[in-house]
Amino acid sequence: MEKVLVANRGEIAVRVLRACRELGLTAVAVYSEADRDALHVELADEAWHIGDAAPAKSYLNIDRIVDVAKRAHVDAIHPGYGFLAENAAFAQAVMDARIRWVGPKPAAIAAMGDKVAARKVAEQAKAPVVPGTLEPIAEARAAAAFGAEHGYPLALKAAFGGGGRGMKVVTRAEDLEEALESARRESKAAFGRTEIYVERYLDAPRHVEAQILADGQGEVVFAGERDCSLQRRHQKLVEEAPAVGLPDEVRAALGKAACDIARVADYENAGTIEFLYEPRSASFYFLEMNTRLQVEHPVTELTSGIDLVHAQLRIAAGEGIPSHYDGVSTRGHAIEVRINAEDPGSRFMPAPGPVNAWREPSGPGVRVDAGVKAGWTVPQAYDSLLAKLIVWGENREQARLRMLRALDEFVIQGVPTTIPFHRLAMRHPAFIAGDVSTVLVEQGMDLSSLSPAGPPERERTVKTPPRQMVIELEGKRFDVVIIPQEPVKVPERQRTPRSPKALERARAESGGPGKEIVKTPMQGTIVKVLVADGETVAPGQTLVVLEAMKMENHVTAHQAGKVAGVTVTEGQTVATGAVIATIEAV
Ligand code: MV4
Repeated sequence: MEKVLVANRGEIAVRVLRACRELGLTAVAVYSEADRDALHVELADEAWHIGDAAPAKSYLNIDRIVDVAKRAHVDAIHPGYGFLAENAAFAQAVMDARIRWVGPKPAAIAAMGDKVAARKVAEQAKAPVVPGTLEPIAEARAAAAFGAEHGYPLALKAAFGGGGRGMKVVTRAEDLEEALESARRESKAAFGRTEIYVERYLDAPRHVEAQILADGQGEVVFAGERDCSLQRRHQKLVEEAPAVGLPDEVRAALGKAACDIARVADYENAGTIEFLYEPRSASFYFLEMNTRLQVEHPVTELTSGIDLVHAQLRIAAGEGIPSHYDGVSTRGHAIEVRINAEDPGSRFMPAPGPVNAWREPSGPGVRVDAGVKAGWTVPQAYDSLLAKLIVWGENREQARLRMLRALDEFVIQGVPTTIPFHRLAMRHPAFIAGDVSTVLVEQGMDLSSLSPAGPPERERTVKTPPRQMVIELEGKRFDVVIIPQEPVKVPERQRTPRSPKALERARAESGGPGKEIVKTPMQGTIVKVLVADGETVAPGQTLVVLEAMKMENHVTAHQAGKVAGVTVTEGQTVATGAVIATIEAV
């Protein structure tokens, strides 16, 4: 295995590309129209354009991605999370193309995607399962019978659902009929399926999930659990490892249950088994299994010392699981917060837009997994996760204080983020006490101190950015902000000057074999566009003329081929490194 394609974007694409490079594997990125300048494209050894911004036309386009994988001659595909990560048809298409799939077999993905089938696997593994129906129910009467036997509240859940969509909590028998209809409608709209099953509803449980690694030969290791209880509307906000206050014998039983489930599922690669945990009774119940790497995997990495993405790639390469992973022990405590481009002061409204300033925290015990850089615009086509801030401490309190310190260091300007929420969460008495639950954010937190970010600030910073300056007055240092009265141009980001040779080399390399991505060598104005899509060009031929600092610069092709994706027009001002066109060898 030498070359790996990462079928994803954003922070997780960056995360996986980094692991590839650490293992000496050539890392191939794919990108949509909206991600031409994205960080994951910049960090890859090779990058391929796969279509329009709309996910269906790019990151969800199975045929396109498999086609690019073949043309790039990759040996493996890592799907990241989201998009096609839990799509059994994609996994199958990858394997049919004789490319290694970094994940479980399609049959295991399909089995776990069906929540009723997953419950049967858990029962077969003798793991504790929430009391519920073994099959989807035909009509409300079946749910009423279940309620009569097990009591209320009960939960109606979509058999092919996830993320809480299609789930209805019912507290009285007379509400069943309507709730069932509503659950079916929601499930049909979201997942195209109408099967609904019933479970006893647990009140304010904790969400505790187990990380496992399996080699597909019956070897399964438990790498520790995570608590992901702090969430809002089924969007996780804070995750930590280990789960606070989990008795050791419960932890051991939960880890064993997770491994048993993975074995029965004939599971291979990294996976997560979700449980609901009731602290009062110290009971846990199987909820569902996620057949992918999870967003929150870093808290497990920091406490277990295992690089889960390395492990995934090694398992896919047939190297199995290192023997010293058996009986993984954990050390200290890790907390992760999700930095989303959302306004916590406006009901967490997503807020895409230009990131004018971006400075990450660092120092002891701090890790940032980001898909963002300064000057980049957060596209509106994808989810709002900008970065994950993860800290490690010798104990939970040290980790919490470190998180507060790191949150203070994080500078993000241009888009509102969830940072103000996290400051509040880290100081909340219930969080400090480790008294977390799935209802804490929505029922236990007062978010009224978070004021709306409002759009004007963003507008102003783009059109007339205030400039920060340090002045010394009689030897004393002051930070001042100068706010221009007239709209001014956003200053170009400082870059290390590169020699023309280095620029050329970087340019020729950036498109991968047979493909050149032609970029502007400097900021300027396009004064002439000399080629159009579909035209054939020769090496050295001028594509566009760029005027900068009163000089005309000819941007030329370095290889022969067909021009595609001409993105610039005459009169347009362009930034350094803007994509002009791609040239594909014919
Ligand atoms: C439950 C539950 C209580 N009892 N099932 C929500 C998302 C979906 N994956 C399962 N979910 C729940 N299922 C029973 N029988 C409570 C939740 C739940 C929840 C679970 C995990 C994390 C956050 C949650 C927030 C609200 C409800």
